[in-house]
Amino acid sequence: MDRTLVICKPDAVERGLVGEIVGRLERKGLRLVAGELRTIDAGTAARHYEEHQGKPFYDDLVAFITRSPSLVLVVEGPEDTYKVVRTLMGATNPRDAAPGTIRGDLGVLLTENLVHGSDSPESAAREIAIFFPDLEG
Ligand code: 3AN
Repeated sequence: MDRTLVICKPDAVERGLVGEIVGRLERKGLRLVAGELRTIDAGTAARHYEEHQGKPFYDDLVAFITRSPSLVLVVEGPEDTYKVVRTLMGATNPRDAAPGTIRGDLGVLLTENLVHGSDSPESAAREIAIFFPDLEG
């Protein structure tokens, strides 16, 4: 089986959309392996968003992801799970995201785009280790 990290971000929890988002993942055929509602701390956010350090939107990104609880999940499927999740999520900017996708159906703001999904198998492994270091294979 193949795993990836999904974060239902603070806006998703605040707006009560977690059930909708998790339901879409489950109906697609993915299985929940781990999950925790947690307020992501600044240190964890910095590790998670390492690739964005130094970018103009970095401080806002960290402030947003740490502002209130997120639902952090590991999901699994038969193969290319990261890709399956990314397709369900839609484009990074919800204004560009296709109808039928999570961002396309539920969001309008780039800065509050509801979900995170790992963008490669390597990112999935790195991010799962950050959030669930004790998760067994
Ligand atoms: P994705 O979440 O689709 O993987 P990334 O990893 O490129 O997108 O960006 C991480 C997050 O940073 C996005 N979800 C978005 O909230 C924010 N972000 C990305 N690019 C910008 C930008 N140009 N201006 C503001 N926020 C951005």
